[in-house]
Amino acid sequence: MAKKDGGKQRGSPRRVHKRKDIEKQWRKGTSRWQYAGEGESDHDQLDRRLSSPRQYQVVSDEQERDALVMQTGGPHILLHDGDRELRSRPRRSTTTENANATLIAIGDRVRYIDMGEEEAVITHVYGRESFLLRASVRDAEYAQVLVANIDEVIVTAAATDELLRPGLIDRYLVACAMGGVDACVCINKMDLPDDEEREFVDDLAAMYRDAGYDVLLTSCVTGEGLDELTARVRGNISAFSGHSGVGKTSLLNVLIPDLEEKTSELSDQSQRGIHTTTRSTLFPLPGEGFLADTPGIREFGLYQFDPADLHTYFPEFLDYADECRFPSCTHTHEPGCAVKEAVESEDIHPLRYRNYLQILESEQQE
Ligand SMILES: Nc1nc2c(ncn2[C@@H]2O[C@H](COP(=O)(O)OP(=O)(O)OP(=O)(O)O)[C@@H](O)[C@H]2O)c(=O)[nH]1
Ligand SMILES: [Mg+2]
Ligand SMILES: [Zn+2]
Repeated sequence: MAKKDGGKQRGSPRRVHKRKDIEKQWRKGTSRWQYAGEGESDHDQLDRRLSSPRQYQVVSDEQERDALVMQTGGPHILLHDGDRELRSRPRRSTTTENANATLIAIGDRVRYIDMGEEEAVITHVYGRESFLLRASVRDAEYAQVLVANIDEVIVTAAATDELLRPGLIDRYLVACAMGGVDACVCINKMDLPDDEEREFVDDLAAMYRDAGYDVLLTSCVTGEGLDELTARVRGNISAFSGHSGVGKTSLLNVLIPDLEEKTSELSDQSQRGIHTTTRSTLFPLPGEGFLADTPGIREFGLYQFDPADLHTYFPEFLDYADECRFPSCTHTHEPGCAVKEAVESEDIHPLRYRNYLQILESEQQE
């Protein structure tokens, strides 16, 4: 039955886990996460990922336990401690192992004190093993953490003029490499392009595949590519990220039946920046694994990188960079640059090189 208030109750945040399958996957040990299932492989791998050595430290205060951050951006931070979900908040004295960055992000492992009635206070945030960061819009010295401790970011775009932006995709791919996260590219809304436009998308997909990335072409309307996407995320901790309106939440709703997360109702594909999703949430997948939905973004400022290192985040450049005449070659103006030669012979795609130059330039302006 439809509720007048859209299903939300005052003072009681909507629960993100309709199913209890997270409990099937995890149970709480004395001071650590433990996998409760039988067998090997994915489960154990997942368990290891979520149980860094630091997390095994014996907590002196009996009341303190470890938990995983499942949702940020709502009225409460939602945690899951392997047994149950808790509404939580940090306090002034909350300590962190991650300097100059968002205090609490989805995927973070934290220590908390149980306040009763499913309320918790976060006392400590453990160090992140991997992360997707962008520069804070307000303070370039500060990193906005979009998601922490995940296996793969699914950099999502859509096959429309407005929403297929290789410059943005490349910034994402660089940020993933900098944060130690694998990345793949997903181009959604493949039902929309005509034959000519489809050819353009195929060329772009080939460019990313040649650079070493997997590319998925999907459509929530025709079902294209969804089996491949389902297989890819299974057993992993993955996150959708990308421009607003590309269909991240729509894909998530397909991959997790009964989820019914809110998506944009606008059918006008040229609409941009609607920002339907305002919270970041880690959802348990059917079977094993977690998949995160994140709010759409419009710009992606890279957080503090050394321009001399930028080419190391373009995997296809690396084969050539060793051959440059100068070891410190930035592949811009230097003579004897093997990267530029590879661009001229189209062994490196000129569009990727152009985006490399654009990133360098934008950073030098700051
Ligand atoms: N034609 C077509 N439309 C789609 C597809 N996937 C999603 N849409 C539509 O695109 C619009 C945006 O979808 P959302 O899932 O809300 O996009 P989002 O990326 O989550 O957007 P934010 O939450 O704002 O970041 C909605 O109107 C969807 O119905 C698709 O494969 N094909
Ligand atoms: Mg969304
Ligand atoms: Zn060079």
